[in-house]
Formats: sequence, C-alpha cells, structure tokens
Amino acid sequence: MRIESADVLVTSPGRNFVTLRITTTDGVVGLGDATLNGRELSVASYLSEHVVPLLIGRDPHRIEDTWQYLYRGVYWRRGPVTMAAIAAVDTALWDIKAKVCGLPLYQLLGGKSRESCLVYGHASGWELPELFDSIRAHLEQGYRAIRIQTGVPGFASVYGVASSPTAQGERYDYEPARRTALPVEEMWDTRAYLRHVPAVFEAVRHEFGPALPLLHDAHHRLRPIEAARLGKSLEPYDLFWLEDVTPAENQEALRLVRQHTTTPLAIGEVFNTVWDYQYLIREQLIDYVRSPVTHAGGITALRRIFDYAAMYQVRSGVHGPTDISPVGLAAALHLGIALHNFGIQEYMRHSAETEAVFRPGYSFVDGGLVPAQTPGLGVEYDEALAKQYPYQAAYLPVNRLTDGTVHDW
Ligand code: EZ4
Ligand code: CO
Repeated sequence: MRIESADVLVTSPGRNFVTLRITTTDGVVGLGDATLNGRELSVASYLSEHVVPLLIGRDPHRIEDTWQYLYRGVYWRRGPVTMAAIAAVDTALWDIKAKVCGLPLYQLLGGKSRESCLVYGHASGWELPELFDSIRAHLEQGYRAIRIQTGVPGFASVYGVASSPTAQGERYDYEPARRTALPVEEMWDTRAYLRHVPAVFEAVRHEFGPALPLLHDAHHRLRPIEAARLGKSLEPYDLFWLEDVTPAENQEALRLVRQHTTTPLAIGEVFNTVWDYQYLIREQLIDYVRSPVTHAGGITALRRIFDYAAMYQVRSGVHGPTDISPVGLAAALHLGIALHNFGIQEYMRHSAETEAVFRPGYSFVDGGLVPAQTPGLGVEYDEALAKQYPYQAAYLPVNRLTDGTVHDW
C-alpha cells in the first residue's frame, strides 16, 4: 500500500477550514486538520506546493519516519504554518492506520483510560444577567465546566463575549474571526479589566455555588505583575484554571506569576512544539498544556508533549474553539480518551453547516465528548457540500490601547 494522492481541501461553512485528505492505493482515506485561523491559505500552500509532492508513493504506515522527514528533513523547523502542515499529514496517516486495523484510533494509542472526555463550554455576556442566562443555557445542555468571559465597562467589544446573545436562530457563542478584508480593531484597558473581573466571579459563585468548575481566559494581555494580581484576586473563587495570563514568549514571567498565586495556570494554545513547553513544565510553572493536535505537529508530537507533562503532574487542556475543525477535535478526543494525564477539553460546538460538511461521529453526552466507535478518526468529509462554501478572507481582530498603541489581542 502506497500513498496515491493527497488533496488540500479549503471550505468555509460559516468559517474557513483547511483539510488534508490522503488516499492510498488500496482506497483507504485519511483526514487531517490544517486550519490556522486568519492564515489559512499559507498552510494550504505549504501543503500543496511543498508537502503533497513528497507524500506521493510513500508508505502510509511509516508515520514516525514521515513526521521526522517533514520536520528534520526541511531544515527550517517549528512555527505555526509548518507544524499545522505536519499535523495534518500525521493525523491523516493515523486515521489511515486505524482504518486498516479496523479500530477506532484511540485503540492504537493505548485504548480507553476513561469513558468520556470532560469538556468546558464558553459562557459569556456583556452584563451579569446575560452571563447568567448563558451559564444556565450551558448547564441545561449538560455542560459540567464553564468558561466565563464578560464585557468591561466602557468598552464596546471585548475578547470572548458573544455580540448578539439572542439573535434568532443563532447559537450563543463567540466567533472572533470576522469576514472582512482587513482585521477589525478593538480597544483594551488592563486596569479597567482588572477592576471588573473579580466582581464578576464573585457574582457567579454567589449565584451558582462553589462546586461548578469555572475557567477564564486573559488572552495574553497582561504584564507579569498584573497577571500575578489577577491570579491572586481570583483565588477566593477557586478557578479550574486561568488561561494565557501573559504572552508566553517570556517564559520567566510565569515564575513571577506563580510566586504570587495558587490559581492554576493553563497555557500554550499558540505553542507548536514540545520545546515551547520545556522550561514551563520542567520548572512546574503551569498546570495545563493547551496545544491542539492541529497546531502542534499532530497526534505523534502532542502525545510526546503530554507524556513529558505527565512526569510533572501537568495535565492536558486541549484548545478546542470552532477554528479547530471537527477533524482536529476528533483527533484530540482519541488522544484525550487514551491519555492518563487528561485534564479537560475545550468545546465550542461547530455550526450545523460545519457539521454537515465534516459529519463527525463523536457524541456529546452528559458534559463529555466520546470519540466515534467506527474505524479511524470517525469523520467523513462531504466534498460536494464543502465546495458550496468557498474560502472567504477572515481575520482575528487587532487590539489597541486607548492611546492607540498596538497591544496583544
Ligand atoms: O482566540 O482560537 O481559548 N480559546 C481561545 C480562542 C482563540 C482563537 C484564535 O483563533 O483563546 O478563542
Ligand atoms: Co484561549
């Protein structure tokens, strides 16, 4: 059996997705997610120009060798575009191998360590009443852990807050990439945010009690001492985690945060190799690792990150916004159900249009996701339907401070 063809498929059923489909000479088909929000076509081009020609004729069973060939073999290493492309190849090859074995993919990763992967959903609202409605709606859907984001007084648009909570027929969640030719610009003021957030968590705990696991994403916006203050001020509300408190290029910053707070820290949705985590894990500066399969070199590479993390009792908390396709989410679930140090999985439901294109076989049961029981990843791409949704330029927002300075978004 050899790789006969590999197709780079771009579709936009509400948002853009890039999928790699590998077909073998025996007619076995594997899928991998290569979606990089706001930079989709760069990964599509990396794959079609430079990777697909190398795949044709290779033995699809040689996953490790192919991974090393694409990582070491190109000389230029790491980075989100390269690692998303490698991830797509790796995931598609695991899908093929599991289909050839006639087993759901998690069986090849060691089998089940649990019955389902606990997920957290995204509740948001500009004001507390809308936030409470959103939390209640999530609880009614069965969610057992919830991320909380709200507006900040004086600001028109803030990361993580759905703009139209009651828009008819639309799901109540947050989609940051806008289909505009230029990125929209948002405004930010860290002091206003730091004054507001603890009161929000106090109100939520008062309304919903002490037991519900609550999460929050600071989205890379704080300086180290500000992050330390936020973690400290949220301690009474017992967060499951506080996410991306600082931009993580300066990893020493997390040591300063850690010295001041016992609020658990999650980081890494923009990391793409184990090297990005080496210092943070070894020095025990974080509690959850956030990379998705899609951006961190696939199942092969993410498994190694989690195994390294396990030595330090650091757990998984895989990134799962709607910009990870159902293929990327399915891959995370097969890994998550097998890993010993699984922590939690982020889950924003995809739109009905997206699910119609990808037909994912996983199921949401009692606040957890269960991977498909069919051979492989359990996702089927409907190419004819996908072609009805051509690519549309869409970008994440750019953030500015009130004086106009560009800030981390
Ligand atoms: O902003 O995936 O925790 N989730 C997040 C996401 C990211 C988007 C960027 O593409 O931070 O909402
Ligand atoms: Co995040």
